[in-house]
Amino acid sequence: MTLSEAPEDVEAGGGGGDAGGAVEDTVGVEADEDGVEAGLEEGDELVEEEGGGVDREPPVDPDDVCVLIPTLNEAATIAEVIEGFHELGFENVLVMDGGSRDATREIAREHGARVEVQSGSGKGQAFREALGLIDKPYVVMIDGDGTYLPDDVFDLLQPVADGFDHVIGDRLGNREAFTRLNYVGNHIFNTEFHLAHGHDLRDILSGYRAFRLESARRMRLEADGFGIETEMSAEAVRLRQRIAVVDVRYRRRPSGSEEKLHPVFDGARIGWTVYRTTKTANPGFYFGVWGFISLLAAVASAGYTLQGLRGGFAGAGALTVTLMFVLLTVVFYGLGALGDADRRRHAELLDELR
Ligand SMILES: Nc1nc2c(ncn2[C@@H]2O[C@H](COP(=O)(O)OP(=O)(O)O)[C@@H](O)[C@H]2O)c(=O)[nH]1
Ligand SMILES: [Mg+2]
Repeated sequence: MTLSEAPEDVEAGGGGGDAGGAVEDTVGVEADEDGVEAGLEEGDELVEEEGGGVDREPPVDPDDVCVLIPTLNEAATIAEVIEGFHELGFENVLVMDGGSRDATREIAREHGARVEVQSGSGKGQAFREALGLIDKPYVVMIDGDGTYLPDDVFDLLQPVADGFDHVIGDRLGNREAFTRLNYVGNHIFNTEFHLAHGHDLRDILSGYRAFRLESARRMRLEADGFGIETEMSAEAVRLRQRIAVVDVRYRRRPSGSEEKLHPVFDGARIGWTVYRTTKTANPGFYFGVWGFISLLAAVASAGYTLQGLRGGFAGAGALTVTLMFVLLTVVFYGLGALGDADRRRHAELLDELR
């Protein structure tokens, strides 16, 4: 288990569980070849744990937990997911359905889940609406497609019991469960996120998470579809929430169940979402990307202009274009710097409010 904390100087509070531990200043934690995390500061605690929590005491009272399952046509698997949680003592299961055309809702009801139909469409909209319906302090979010194991829930909840706000289940150790495209895509988006937000959360697109309800309600979430996990990851960082990452198991969708995520269409949206979320979380990056492109254009244009002036094939026009790119570079970097200053003030304010 990796514990990684977004804020630089905030300790994980509370806790007392066996896998606990405040980890300070451990952003950008990366696993080395042995799966042991590197990058921890001296004195940081690091606890590794086996998956599967069936033989343990639940880290928090299961009655304080709502298991949230967004579903769209998951009749093949929804029963086993709900039952998996019941067996571990989690009775509060909320199935947020997107208007399934199969028997998902009926099966979920038969298995004792509360079933609601979302008013809009998309996993993101379902999630946002569900947040308003939940009245438990802790939430576990899981797909209804049987790809994640309810048995890993104790590992996810342990950091929450120890004071963390948001816990991400890292699937990427299960290479065999991914298609090549999906695996590579995940790594690209995780790298983009790391660059854009300065924190390596290992598996930003994971659909298996545990978090405090109030911490999720504080997030500004806008994505309707599969951008929701990206937004949650970015908002957790922006709000300087205490974030933990734990390894979870992951399986392929069983045959007969239908994947809703379109690798190209949704992939492009996810890439865009990672970039979009930097507008408030990391304005230096948001504007800096364009500043850098303008700078390259300015350099290329300056080269052309110099050659052109010497050779007599370019003149005032080329010079104007060069100056325009220089100006754009200054404007973009300026906006980035202003935004960063604002973000720092915001972060200081958040720390004071804590
Ligand atoms: N409520 C709701 N759930 C959805 C919608 N689209 C997908 N889901 C559910 O979201 C979860 C993740 O979807 P999935 O197709 O498995 O995407 P992936 O795991 O990211 O590849 C599954 O439980 C789906 O049934 C939707 O429009 N509304
Ligand atoms: Mg899935």
